[in-house]
Amino acid sequence: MTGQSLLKKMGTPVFWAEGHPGPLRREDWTLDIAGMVRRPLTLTWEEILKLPKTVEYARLTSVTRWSVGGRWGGVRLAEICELAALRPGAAFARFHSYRGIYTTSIPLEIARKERSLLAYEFEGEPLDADYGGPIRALIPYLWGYKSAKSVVMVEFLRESVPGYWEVRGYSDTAEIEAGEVLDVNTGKRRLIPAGEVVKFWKS
Ligand SMILES: Nc1nc2c(c(=O)[nH]1)N[C@H]1C(S)=C(S)[C@@H](COP(=O)(O)O)O[C@H]1N2
Ligand SMILES: [Mo]
Repeated sequence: MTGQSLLKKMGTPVFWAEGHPGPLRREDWTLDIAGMVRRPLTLTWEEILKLPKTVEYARLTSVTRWSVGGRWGGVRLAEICELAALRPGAAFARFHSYRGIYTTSIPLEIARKERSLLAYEFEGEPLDADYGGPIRALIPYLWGYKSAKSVVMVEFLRESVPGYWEVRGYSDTAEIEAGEVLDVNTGKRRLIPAGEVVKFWKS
């Protein structure tokens, strides 16, 4: 990509608790679908692009009190569940970020919702490594720490495994709480209700 991404231009914070991975190449990317599945898969970048694509309006909302919204393009996690043919008893999806240091898990009921994505675009632009490219989890229903960036594996499990932030005291349920957040799109502070931040603030 040349120039700054839209997310960068808007001033969206870049979080890499485990350290920035540097540039990541789409062409070499593989995504493993593993765990309690009848059909384990290693998807190449070409194969990822061939999966049914969806574009969803959604907001990424951080427990550190900011929220950014836009049209995220990618593959529904529901689609991945179908493709991998989950085994009975699978109840959580665990994301592993590049290098395996950052992980987090979400319940399958959330993973199967329509705006739970493995996203590779924001407003039609490919995601760069700052924002979790080539492909990231985007789980707008829960605090942003569930939206693992630069995902190399989705593992289906019977139990949730506490991830990077969960072992450091963040709640495993990650339900969005009411309060003030910075709306990155407008630069203004807003009060949000509890739960998914769905509203698109215009001013
Ligand atoms: N690999 C990885 N994924 C991550 C994080 C991280 O530090 N490392 N931070 C999480 C948190 S706390 C938030 S709020 C969002 C922030 O996404 P952004 O850096 O694209 O703005 O990414 C989530 N995914
Ligand atoms: Mo966050």
